[in-house]
Amino acid sequence: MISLLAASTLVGIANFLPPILLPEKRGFPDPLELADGSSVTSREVWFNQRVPELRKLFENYEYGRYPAPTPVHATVVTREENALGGQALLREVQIDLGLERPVSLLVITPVHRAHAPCFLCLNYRSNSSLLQDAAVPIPETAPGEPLPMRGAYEANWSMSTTIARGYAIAVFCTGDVVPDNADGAKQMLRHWHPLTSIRGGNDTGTLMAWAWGASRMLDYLQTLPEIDPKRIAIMGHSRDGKAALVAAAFDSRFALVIASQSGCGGAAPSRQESNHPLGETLAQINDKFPWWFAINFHSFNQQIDRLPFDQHELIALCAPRPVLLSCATEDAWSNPSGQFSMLHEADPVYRLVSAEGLEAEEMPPSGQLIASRLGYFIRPGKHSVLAQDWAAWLDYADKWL
Ligand code: GTR
Repeated sequence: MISLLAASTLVGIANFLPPILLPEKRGFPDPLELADGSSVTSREVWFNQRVPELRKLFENYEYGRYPAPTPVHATVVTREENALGGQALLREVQIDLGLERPVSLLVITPVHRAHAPCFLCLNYRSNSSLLQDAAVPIPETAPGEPLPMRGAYEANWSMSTTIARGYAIAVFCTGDVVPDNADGAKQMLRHWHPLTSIRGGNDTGTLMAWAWGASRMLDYLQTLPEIDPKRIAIMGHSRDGKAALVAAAFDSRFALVIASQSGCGGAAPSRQESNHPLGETLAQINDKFPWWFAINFHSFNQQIDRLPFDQHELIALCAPRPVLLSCATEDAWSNPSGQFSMLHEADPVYRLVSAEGLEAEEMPPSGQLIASRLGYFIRPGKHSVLAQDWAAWLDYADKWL
């Protein structure tokens, strides 16, 4: 076992050039150009050659290796038949992934609709902060951390409206998979690289671990008769918006993606003018959150043009599934115009595989949803999830899910 693992790590490294030896590429790389320089001219070549190649590149140079799937053991710990004023069945389920602790997945399904489409949401707060419902357990907190306030974000998340419109909603705290702090992440990530105390260049980073965790939640949700297994969308905000995109890029079972204000390392370009960046830069994010990414990614801080891809190719990995990027006018840090440009750059891939992409040349005025297969929404205000966001996301899902 040990020698096999060690060997696969060595192969992983041997297959890729170290960042310093990669050729410089100014401007966004062509997503339809294979690593050997040839062009992707058909859907077959895209799915059979370019998708696996791009996934490997993202694993090696940005997010770290995608962990192997693991069996999912679920235990329902809370069940409330008449939740949300009698509209829904609410369950909290402990999902054991063989990690330090189980993941608490809150699953709310509408009683008036069988086989409902579902939003799987990644969140960095507790489930109990999203709903004023005493049935949702308040998790234990680490010493020194504040107690999560019950229902503090209920107005922002519009769960009642989502259920009333016929959708199921499932949500988990990504920190249950890997804690979102330097020490906790360092310890937990060792689960996927047990042989060394120091993370190797392409060892799994936290965003990748969260994406993998989302796929395990999907494994479970697909077993529930109340939910349509083929119509499960993934949604995440900010750091979880980055993870949601990674999850969909690596797991084609997600039917639709909503990346809310995901910014750098998500839907915003890594390549920016170094003397005039429009949003958060690689150096800033790697400095502040080194555990989110593979160690190799840090090497690109001062040599971004050597990155063999950019974030439009993460979006393109979701093709032909609908992707909605959701932004806010006062959230310059997440680079709303850069995100729009990434949709443009992903568009040729969508045209090739589905004949549809982004149906807009310019960014829309705030408050107006571009509901094309590559979709975009920007609303007034700051970095947060609002009821206004959910209203647009539900309209988008009504069209595509
Ligand atoms: C910021 C970070 C962003 C974004 C955000 C969040 O501090 O720089 O990339 O992820 O946190 O997740 O709230």
